[in-house]
Amino acid sequence: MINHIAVDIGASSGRLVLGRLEHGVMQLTELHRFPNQFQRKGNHLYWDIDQLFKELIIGLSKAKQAGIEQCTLGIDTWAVDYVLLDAQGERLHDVYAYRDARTNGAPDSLHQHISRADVYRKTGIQELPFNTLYQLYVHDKEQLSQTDCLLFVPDYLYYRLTGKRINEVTNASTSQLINLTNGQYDEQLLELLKLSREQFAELVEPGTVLGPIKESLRQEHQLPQCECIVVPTHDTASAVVGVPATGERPWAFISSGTWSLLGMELRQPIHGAEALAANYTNERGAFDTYRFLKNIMGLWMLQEVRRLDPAGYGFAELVELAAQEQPFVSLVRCNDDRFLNPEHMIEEIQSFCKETKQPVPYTSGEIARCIFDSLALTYYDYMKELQQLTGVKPEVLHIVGGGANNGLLNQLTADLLEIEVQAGPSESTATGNLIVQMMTSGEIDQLSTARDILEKSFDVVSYYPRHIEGKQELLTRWAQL
Ligand code: LFR
Repeated sequence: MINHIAVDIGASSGRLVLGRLEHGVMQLTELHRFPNQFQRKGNHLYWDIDQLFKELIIGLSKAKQAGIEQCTLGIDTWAVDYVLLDAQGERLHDVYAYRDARTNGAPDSLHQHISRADVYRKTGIQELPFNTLYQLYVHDKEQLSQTDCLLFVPDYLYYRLTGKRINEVTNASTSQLINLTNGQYDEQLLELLKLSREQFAELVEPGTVLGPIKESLRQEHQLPQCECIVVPTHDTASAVVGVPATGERPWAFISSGTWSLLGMELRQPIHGAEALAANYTNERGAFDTYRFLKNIMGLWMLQEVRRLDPAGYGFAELVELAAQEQPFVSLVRCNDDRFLNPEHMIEEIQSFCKETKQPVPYTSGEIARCIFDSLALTYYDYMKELQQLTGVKPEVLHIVGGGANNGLLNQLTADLLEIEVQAGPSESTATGNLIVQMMTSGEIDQLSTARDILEKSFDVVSYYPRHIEGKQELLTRWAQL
């Protein structure tokens, strides 16, 4: 039996999960969990990358204490954020967090040099102000000129562990710098940023064996012998590998965490005029796939409410409180940029409701209800677009990630979208990460086998559509907001 460890770090927490295949069933054990949060320093928001690395090491030493002598290891995190290294291999700057306001207005400014449509035709990536393309566009020019190598966040953690520099493709593609046609960094976009191809690392696919962690590190911290395997380092790419989709029925997914990523796994990208207008993205997936999807503001809104709400309710409590409220009373356009990182999420939601002459939510339950109803309606809109753009009508919607535990939102989604929802597993990012390690180690032969194993290994809860009274009026009201 081989030990595999997934390092999975999201915007609000990180974890190290031990995964093993026992008699065809995947067994998970959480080794270590830690909080994550961006911090304001001066005028900007940054991740504490040294602390994240420390937590990774703590997790690995816990593995050793638990008797793990040997393992493989894969790392995934959120995408788009990066580290610039100087000629000595040292960081040139603190790691900016993508919600930092420095990219406000950057897309418009960049598109004076190359049109939005041209960038989309080249990259197939949705325009989000925080894409690496725009972050680099506003990055300090002197630091850019001193850059020996750009690594994305998980690439950098691998580098700290092994000393090896790579750019993993599922993450690199989300940067909006990769040309869809040849799969390489786009020369014209690099030129615009005054960067050259030599300032990036080799692009590698998930499943590449990177090698052992540095011996010095292993001895200093009493770590197991770890062989690093490159997994889909973009967390959403791992989450989609971890979707337990089996059988022939066409399916779509929502990877539900800080973001809700709604889309389909495709063999070919779709990046024509209609997809551009709908701002759908084609992010590279593992095993020659594309994640055709849309970012939806997601549980970030609730995380912020929790941070600000003196009542201090947990997620499960907020779901319970919301379930006791009347549905569809106050609705917000959650994908409006104003909710990306407002000063005060609760006040921003309340202002939106006031401006649009809706009842203003005040209690924790009312606010949570407003968020869940609005998310489900946003899913409705984007699912309709997804069907139009792909020409496929999914019969099952897999909801994976932490948000899969939200029974209220799962049922609302089934009702509004009139589709069977299969919710779970909530650890799909870690399981997707582990699957690629298991496939690389030769324990699983192909992705379809892996998904059969997932279906057997985890509880998946089905939600079937129920009738919503006054649905047409609701949709009209929503469309007019
Ligand atoms: C989810 C995610 C999304 C990406 C956003 C920013 O954690 O990785 O896929 O759009 O974070 O990187």
